[in-house]
Amino acid sequence: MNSCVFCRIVAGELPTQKVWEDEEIVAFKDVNPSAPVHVLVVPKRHIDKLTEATSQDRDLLGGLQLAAAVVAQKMGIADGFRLMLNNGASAGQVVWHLHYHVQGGWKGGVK
Ligand code: DGP
Repeated sequence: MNSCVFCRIVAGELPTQKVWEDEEIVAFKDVNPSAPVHVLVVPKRHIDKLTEATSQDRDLLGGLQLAAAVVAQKMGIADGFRLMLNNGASAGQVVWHLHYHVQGGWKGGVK
């Protein structure tokens, strides 16, 4: 069994609230949201973290940012959102499968 929680979500082995997907990328709601809207944008192919990506991942990395913008539109936060990526334990990465956080929806600005 794959021990990577996001690989298991991609494989359909764990339930999630999916927001958007295409062939290479899936976006789903964060299970422990730290903003009113908090969605994770995840490549379906496993990459541990951004510093493990290579030049061969250039299109995928661009696709993740474009997907984040689509997700923000879909979630009604395109006027103001944060796109955040934790790379490494000291930066707070706890899931070792590259992902962007799309966060927004604050009333009256960022709290
Ligand atoms: P990071 O600290 O950047 O590695 O963020 C990991 C995020 O993943 C964290 O905000 C919680 C979320 N998360 C962890 N496990 C699950 C899960 O099983 N399902 C969902 N939807 N989110 C998860």
